[in-house]
Amino acid sequence: MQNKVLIKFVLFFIIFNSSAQENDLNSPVQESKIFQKSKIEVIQSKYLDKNGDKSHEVFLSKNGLYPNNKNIESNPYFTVSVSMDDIMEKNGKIQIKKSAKLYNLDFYIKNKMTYNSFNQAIPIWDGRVYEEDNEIIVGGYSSEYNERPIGIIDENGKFIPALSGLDAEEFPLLQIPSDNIVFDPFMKRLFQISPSGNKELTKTENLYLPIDIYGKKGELLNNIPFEISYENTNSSLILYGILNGKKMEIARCDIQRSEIVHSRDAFRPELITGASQQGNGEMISLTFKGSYSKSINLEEGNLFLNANYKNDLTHSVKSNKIIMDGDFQDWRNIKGVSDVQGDYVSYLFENPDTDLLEFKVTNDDKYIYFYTRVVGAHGRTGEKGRYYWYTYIDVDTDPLTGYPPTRDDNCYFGIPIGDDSEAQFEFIGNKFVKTFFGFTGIGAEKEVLSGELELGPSYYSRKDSDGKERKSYKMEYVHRENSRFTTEDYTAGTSEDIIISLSPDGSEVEVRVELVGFLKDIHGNSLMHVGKKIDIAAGVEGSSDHYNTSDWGADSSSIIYGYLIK
Ligand SMILES: [Ca+2]
Ligand SMILES: [Ca+2]
Ligand SMILES: [Ca+2]
Repeated sequence: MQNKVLIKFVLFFIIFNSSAQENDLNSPVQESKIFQKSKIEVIQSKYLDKNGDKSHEVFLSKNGLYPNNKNIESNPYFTVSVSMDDIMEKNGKIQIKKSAKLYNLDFYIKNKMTYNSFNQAIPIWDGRVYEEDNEIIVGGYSSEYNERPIGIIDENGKFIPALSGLDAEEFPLLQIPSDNIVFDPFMKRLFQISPSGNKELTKTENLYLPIDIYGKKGELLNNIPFEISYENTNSSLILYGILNGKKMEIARCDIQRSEIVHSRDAFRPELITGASQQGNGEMISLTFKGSYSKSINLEEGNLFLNANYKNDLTHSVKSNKIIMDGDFQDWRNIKGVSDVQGDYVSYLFENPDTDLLEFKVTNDDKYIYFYTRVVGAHGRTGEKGRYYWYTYIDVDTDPLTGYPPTRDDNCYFGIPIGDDSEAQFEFIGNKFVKTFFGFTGIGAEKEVLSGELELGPSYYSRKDSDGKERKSYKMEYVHRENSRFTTEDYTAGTSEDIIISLSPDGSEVEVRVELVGFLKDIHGNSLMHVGKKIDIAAGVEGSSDHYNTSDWGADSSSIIYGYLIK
């Protein structure tokens, strides 16, 4: 977003306390990293187990959070999308016609944990914790000031508020009594704790493919490709894992008989060239409760092969190539990062369409591919709303170049990387508007149009807090008909080298970006090329007109550190 006045500042996110800014080329940057111990590790070492190892369990026990009487109920689920024309009602229940075409087969495991603990902990999303200048800083989010340092975590792991010159009432985090705030040095997150009052507590998590499977000796089986198949003869969806070239059944459901636990009408936005979506006309997604095969034992929500397991179905090898077709079987075996469902900031709208659940990256020689899953649907804006999706790419894995995507303009969800390059797309009024690139480094229009870029400290916004024009700020551009143009919000015209494809219901998106579209540096080297390591995360933000509110929703995924373009 660029059309509101921003109060922007630069925070330098320094990992492992390196002071790269001060160093010239010959100084031993590495050494300072080796000899300084992270402050978070110091706090972790206050929680040692019997063997003297840092232990999250000891942290939980000391804070009354250790889960006792733990019980995990684990169930498999299958989701398919079908045309509304292929749905009928029978005895008041939805049924899929036998002749129906099934789209975008999907699978997940839901683990529901019930337990008791003396205290309960609720995650605090109104701030984040980061290390800077050998301190552990708490950045607080506010609609007025965006993200600002509002306190520190001391050496005992306690939150000490410290705010000067700003209105403390603007920060939801500062409204929580500090004694009720704990910093978990293992999860590196803040929690609000309160006595549980002996209530039974529950925690649920959904695990998407690829899932972990353990062998008969309890070892994690690596490199098990998964495949979801539909067998017409018994109307069953089956999840297979491929082990030693043979298929083994992990779970199944019968789409004529299994319980439908969830149905949702698909979001079918208006699309132009550059975007596609699988399926036709009105569609619906249905989720069925399945059952695990006899070969699977469950222990604390983990899947183990048991003595019943034998693999006797021959498997035909399929390629892992990403196809831009709005079908996501090609992503089911790619590991990504998951993101918490419901990680809402208190003054933003709880918009499921901007609540990220998964982020994945892969590439070939020519393209880089991105994948995200949201709780709701990508691009759903309501009649007048707007929706932006982006990848934050730290192309030099240097937090000091680019800009830190802190919470800007009530929209962003801060993450600690120095974002240099972005691939993005925009929807307005439930219509796809465009894909585009972003670059944030030295300079602006001239540099981006020349295609010779220089990485360096920069800003998101064109103007500073006094309204003065900056020299360096984020530029957005597109490639069309062999030319490069700058672009901005509301401007139509997609970049021909970025295309997207949505799942039939809009909950998943695949994005394909030509690597050369990220341009070159002033020495003529491509910013993004095979052999390069990058830090990368996805972000989404959207107004919430669809839900009849003027508030925005936003989320950022977890960061994939050190992704190698291979
Ligand atoms: Ca695909
Ligand atoms: Ca989320
Ligand atoms: Ca950077």
